[in-house]
Amino acid sequence: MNREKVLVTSALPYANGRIHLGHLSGAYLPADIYVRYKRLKGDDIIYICGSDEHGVPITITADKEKVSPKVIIDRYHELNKSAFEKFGMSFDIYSRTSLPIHHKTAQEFFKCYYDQELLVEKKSMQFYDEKVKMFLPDRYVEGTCPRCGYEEARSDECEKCGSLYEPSELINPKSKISGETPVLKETSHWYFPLGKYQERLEKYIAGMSEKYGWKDNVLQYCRSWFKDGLKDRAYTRDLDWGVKVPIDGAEGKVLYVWFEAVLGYISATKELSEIRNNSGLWKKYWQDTGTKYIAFIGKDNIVFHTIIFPAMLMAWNDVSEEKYLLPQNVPANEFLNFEGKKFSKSRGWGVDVLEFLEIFPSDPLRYTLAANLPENKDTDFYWKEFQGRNNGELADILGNFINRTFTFAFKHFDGKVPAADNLDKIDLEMIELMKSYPGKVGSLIERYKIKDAVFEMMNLARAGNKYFNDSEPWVSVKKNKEKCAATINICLNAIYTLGELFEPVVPFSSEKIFKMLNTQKCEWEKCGELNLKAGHKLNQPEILFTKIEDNVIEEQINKLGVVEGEAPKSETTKDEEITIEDFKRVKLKVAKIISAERVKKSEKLLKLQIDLGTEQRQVVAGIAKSYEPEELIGKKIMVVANLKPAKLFGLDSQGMILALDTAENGKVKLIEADASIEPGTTAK
Ligand code: B3M
Ligand code: ZN
Repeated sequence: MNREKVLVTSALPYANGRIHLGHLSGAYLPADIYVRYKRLKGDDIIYICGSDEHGVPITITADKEKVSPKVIIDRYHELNKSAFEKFGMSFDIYSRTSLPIHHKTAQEFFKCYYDQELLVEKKSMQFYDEKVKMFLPDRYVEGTCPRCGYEEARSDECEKCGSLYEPSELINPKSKISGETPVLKETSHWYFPLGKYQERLEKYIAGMSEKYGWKDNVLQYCRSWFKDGLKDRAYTRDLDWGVKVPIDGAEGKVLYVWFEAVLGYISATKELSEIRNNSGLWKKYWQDTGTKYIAFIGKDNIVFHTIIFPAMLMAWNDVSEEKYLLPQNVPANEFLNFEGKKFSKSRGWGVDVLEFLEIFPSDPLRYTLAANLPENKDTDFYWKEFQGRNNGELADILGNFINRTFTFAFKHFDGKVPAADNLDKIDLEMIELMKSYPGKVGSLIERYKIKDAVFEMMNLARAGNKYFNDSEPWVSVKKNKEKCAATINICLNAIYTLGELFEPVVPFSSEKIFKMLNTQKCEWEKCGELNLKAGHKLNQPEILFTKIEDNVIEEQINKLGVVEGEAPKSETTKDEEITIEDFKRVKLKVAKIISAERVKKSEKLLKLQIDLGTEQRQVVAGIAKSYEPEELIGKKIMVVANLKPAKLFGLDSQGMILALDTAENGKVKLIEADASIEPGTTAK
């Protein structure tokens, strides 16, 4: 068999905060699924990660808490390491960029560029906060993007449109530390001439992408940078926390965190070499031409992994005998939001991994996230979806299939795999189906279509249940025990297949499944075969997935938006109760929109003519920001028909239409009735 040699990295999270579900969906879970699958396949793979322990966010947190940065990084390195462990991440190493081996590696790279006279020393104007007396790097200045007008752009990079620019170009800058308008003050830095590499980078990306199918979202980001033209980027910063610039006259300066953080992948692999007492290990994965390097990240890190890091490696490779491999693919994911909004610690929105795993086991979380990865667009985590996937899929489909099969095997076949003689068409079809799965699922994972792969896995469990039902072993056990035996044999073998296919996604449950089956996993390609032979003794089954009750989920939903130490917001407190009589006084009816036009001088209002079945009315509604007038015509909507008439902007309004508050910049969504419902129909 052709064993692939693979190096996999996941973005190094800042040791400045806790890992939350959004991080997992972006750069960690997909990589872990990929790596676990490759290991089962028998490929030669290592998986590298660690904490990114420099950068201003860390010094700011340290200042706030009046402790040294070291206290902060030690705290979050340990917390995040243990969160990843509990979640089941299978890194070969979780290193840290504060280690001497990293400082040394990063300095070597800088020196290599410096000695080639590649770096350009330039004086420039940087934002300086006079109140706190420090230069303000990137993230600590916020202003309006000079390219797209986004108002929360960073000093040299816009998260919205992805452009990079000079700090002096930022419109209306504000210091995020003091809130003051910073001044521009002269300083000098070494710049890396990215522009020199543009042509080669374009070729590299085009080549890799053609051969290995890069994702559209990643290519689009790259194209937009190339279109703007790559500019020189400062390689150093005025700070004292970080990797010291290894040349004379650079006191008080450190390497720009991004330039050294990407090298953290290399130094972490060197650390692994040391731990494993294998000095050649890191070179084998970073420099052997036969190795493929895959970098998993979230979309906000694309430029650093497809442009900056490759350019740095090219610059090294140009003058060194030791040539590093460039990423063969960078399958960046979009973002995961939480219940419709961005994760925000300060607003109490979202949940971090350790918190989550105190209440629920890891596998249902892994499964839910994997089934809904933001591979091509942003997705959301919803508590209700989590409950639904756990109860309706893991427990009712996968768990149920395993449970009913084991129950049968113990009740009627003495806890042993029965023989499968005289197979019927239905049995042969099931066997064929199982055989097709390792290839089908594997090829999806190879192409980073993890979400689709997970969907297929569950489809095999669905097929297992259907096969069980159609075979009716509860009938055959009385009339034709040989047929019943064949059914249970095939079901047990299908459980073996499922146990292995699902291992990358739900590793803890997979381990239990193999314990119940009393056997080991085999090579991935063979897991669809009939691996359990007649007479093989099984272990007693255990419950794999426990259903989650409504009240447990409600409790989590109620916690949302509540910040520790603050009183809960009114939206989460209980509403005032009304009687059914109160409610009956409100007449809710279906109306059809006949015409719609904007109300002059109002941004929010539309004037609607509506048909209520027995009469026509005019209603003025605050939905102009959410709908264009034309798209409303013909819609069947709900109105409060007995509301006292009112005048809005001088116009009569008779009634109120019902809409859902999406909490997105005042946008609403109309509550629509089915097209078949007649205008005038009442709701009760
Ligand atoms: N620490 C940014 C982040 O956590 C950064 C990634 C570094 S990857 C070398 O999003
Ligand atoms: Zn922008």
